[in-house]
Amino acid sequence: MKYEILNTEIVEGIAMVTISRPKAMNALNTRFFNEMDQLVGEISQNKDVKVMIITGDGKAFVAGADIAEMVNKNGEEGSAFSRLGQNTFSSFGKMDIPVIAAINGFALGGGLELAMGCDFRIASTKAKFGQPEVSLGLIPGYAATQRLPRLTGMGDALYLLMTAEMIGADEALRIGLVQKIFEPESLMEETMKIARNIISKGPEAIKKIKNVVRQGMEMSFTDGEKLEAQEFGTLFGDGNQGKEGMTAFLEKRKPEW
Ligand code: CO8
Repeated sequence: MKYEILNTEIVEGIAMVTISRPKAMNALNTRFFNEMDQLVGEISQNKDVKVMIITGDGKAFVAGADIAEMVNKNGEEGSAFSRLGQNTFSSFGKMDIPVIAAINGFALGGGLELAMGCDFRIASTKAKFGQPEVSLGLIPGYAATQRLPRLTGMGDALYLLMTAEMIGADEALRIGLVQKIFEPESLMEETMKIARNIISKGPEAIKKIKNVVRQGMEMSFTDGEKLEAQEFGTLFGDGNQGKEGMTAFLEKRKPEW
């Protein structure tokens, strides 16, 4: 499939993915999900890509699911459209590499859900966030009911989901929805800097951090500790990156991964 909505540029091991349907505020339609599924497959196979960044073209990051596509769906089709988006956004968490949302503008409904499927979120000071589904008589369908309370705690999540209030970047930072905010003109460069910093770290450790944290969130604390200890051990011993990192520290040199 040829890409019509997603533009991807790979620079210094960073795949910069721009969602581009600016006339519809980058609203998410079936074609978007099909393209994104294909792209996730391709990037997962590309060993040269170490980090993926997702951003939006124009004044929106993504203003939600495409209301024009949804309006005439029946219940069964609505559930299928929900599962389609849930699967795509969950696939970001299953990738070995970090996936970062660079939120340049409106991140509403399905747009915020897309951002929450990423590993973390960097935003422009001009970005706006909200879950406006109840204004349309809907509930979220791409896992905001599950991810938002895990990220912000239940009170802030229920407040946003029930009021449909649109919040700014400072408030999003305060409640833990985004991790950093930057002026609009420096958002992409600052996000690239964060990506480059991650790329300089032990690659196996980065992959395992993602895996252990994400798997751990779905298991008991005790099982999560067991998983951590097991994965910790795999980084030790000759030929492993933990051994190289610790040796380099003691020899006062840069590690060679
Ligand atoms: N879907 C389709 N088209 C959209 C969407 C959208 N979500 N958002 C904006 N557009 C279109 C507008 O219709 C308009 O098109 P046109 O020029 O043809 O009239 C164009 O984009 C520009 O939009 P505006 O003129 O409204 O621009 P403003 O700058 O005045 O406002 C806003 C920008 C505030 C972003 C405004 O467009 C808005 O409120 N958009 C809708 C936001 C929204 O309600 N999002 C939630 C959608 S529901 C959802 O995401 C549920 C996800 C789960 C689905 C589960 C599957 C069943």
